[in-house]
Amino acid sequence: MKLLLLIFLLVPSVQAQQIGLIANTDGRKTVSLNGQWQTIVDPYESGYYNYRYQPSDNGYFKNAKPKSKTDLIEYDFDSSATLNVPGDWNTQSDQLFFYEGTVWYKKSFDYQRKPDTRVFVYFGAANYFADVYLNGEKIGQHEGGFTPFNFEITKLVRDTGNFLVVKVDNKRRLDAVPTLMTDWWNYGGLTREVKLIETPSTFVHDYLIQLQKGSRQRVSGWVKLAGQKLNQRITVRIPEVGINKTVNTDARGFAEVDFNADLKLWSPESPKLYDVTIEAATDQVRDQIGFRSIETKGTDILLNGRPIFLRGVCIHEEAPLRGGRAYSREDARTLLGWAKELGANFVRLAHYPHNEFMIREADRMGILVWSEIPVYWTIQWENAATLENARNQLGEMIARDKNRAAVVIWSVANETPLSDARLTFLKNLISHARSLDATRLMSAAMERHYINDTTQMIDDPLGEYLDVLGCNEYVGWYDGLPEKADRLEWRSKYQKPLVMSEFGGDALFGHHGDAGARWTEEHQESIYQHQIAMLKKIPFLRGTSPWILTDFRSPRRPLPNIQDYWNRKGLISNRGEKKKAFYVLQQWYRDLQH
Ligand code: GCB
Repeated sequence: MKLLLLIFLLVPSVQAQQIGLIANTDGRKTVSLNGQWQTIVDPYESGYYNYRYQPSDNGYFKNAKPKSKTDLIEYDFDSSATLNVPGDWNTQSDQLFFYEGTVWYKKSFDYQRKPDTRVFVYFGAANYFADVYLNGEKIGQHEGGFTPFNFEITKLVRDTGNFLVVKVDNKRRLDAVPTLMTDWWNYGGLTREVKLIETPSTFVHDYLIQLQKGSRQRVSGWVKLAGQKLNQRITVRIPEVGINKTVNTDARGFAEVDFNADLKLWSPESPKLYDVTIEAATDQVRDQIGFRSIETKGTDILLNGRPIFLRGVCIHEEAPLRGGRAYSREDARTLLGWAKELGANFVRLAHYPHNEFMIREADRMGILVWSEIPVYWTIQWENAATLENARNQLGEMIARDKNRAAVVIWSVANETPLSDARLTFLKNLISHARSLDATRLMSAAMERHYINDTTQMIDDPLGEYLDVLGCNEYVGWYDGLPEKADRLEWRSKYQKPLVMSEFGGDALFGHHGDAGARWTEEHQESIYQHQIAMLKKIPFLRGTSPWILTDFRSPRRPLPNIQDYWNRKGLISNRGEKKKAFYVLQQWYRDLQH
């Protein structure tokens, strides 16, 4: 028995090699695994379960080939169809347009690992559940469709003939995050880049280099090493301002960093990024980091100590023009370029963390970002596993983007119905986020209600725990006619800034009529005109992000010839055409700048 235990302890478990997300994969040596992957569509998951619905030892992850003419193997990756990675499967194959289930992906590769290096396979995102195997061995699994993850493959990777197999399952589940009901397309697959990351055996695993909360010159954060040589001298350099700050990591490989620097602050008008390097004896990482402060004071939002109004717009991660999930730098530039044209200094990236290009480009273009997790509508508030899942997605979002100046707001929920269980759940998420990142503002799109025909009240108990109040309202679309906005007054229980995080209405581009006729551009235009007049009168309003920059696919929107499975609330159509309301908002955002 003792011997068995000893053997058990000595045999390294493949899964035990997992370490948390590697920060800033851009600054490292990587090998892309993007491109065509062999795929098998598996609606019954027979590549995973046997006919008794038990997990099989001989699933498709073995990538087996018949060894003789009598061998029975009922799948073959190499003669199966391919799908491009990154990319959702729905828009790559007509057969998969509405598909929700399992698709197996396989990529073969050679890799000559150098001595004293470690290798990780990194996924930008896989929607929704991924089981990952290398050379027939399971290396890990991941839940959550919009955040990155990595697994170490140092011990398993071979010089030639590696096969990486991923089972991606996008079946919706009641207990998942998001849950069964959403208003966006459940695009499945390896929707973001996949790459190998090579690091030295002890390497800079993660770091936070940002201004301390409330300060405009004190840089404060930490560096964390992973590997065997955890006690090292680390130097953080910002050459442009002559910073060379040396600290020693402790036995856990951790060191706090704290120094004053004379920095030109990052802002939408001047999105200054500094080259920053983090050097250890065994490793060096480069990043480009902006420094700015973000706070609230009463009902104001202060950027670098000065009040700012967030002229924003919501965006889904929907590829401009071609449709499907957006995943590239070009997609990000197009979407954020349209937001800039609108006069925006702010975007709400709805309803889940978008791909990293969006955040990196926002950093470069000077666009403030609200980033959120898909705690949307009716999550299972009482389910401990659901909470753990939401915490994990929140943690992964923060882990990836915590060094990006553009990100100023983390949001934990969208339109979630009031209950004690919901409040407990969301409070847990808020304190988790604050423990991971004490500098950014916390928000959520909350509930609000009428106290009489013409008064909207914001008193959702969640407001007490947030820095910025978020409210979605559809006065003029789901709630009365556009003119209803004229008589509305807004009140809040809290002395806090409000961002009107959604408003708007549908219009089919090119569909014209009188302003009273639904689905016309004139009707949408009228909604915006009445909304803007109302918004101007809200004394504690400090930002707006109307719904939404572009039309996006939604299974809940079947109306033929108008919606055709698109939510038409875009200010821009899915073909890139600007609707009349775009110009109404653009005019207001111009006026706000003078
Ligand atoms: C909302 C949701 C958003 C929907 C939008 C709509 O309140 O937050 O996800 O897409 O309304 O168009 O109904």
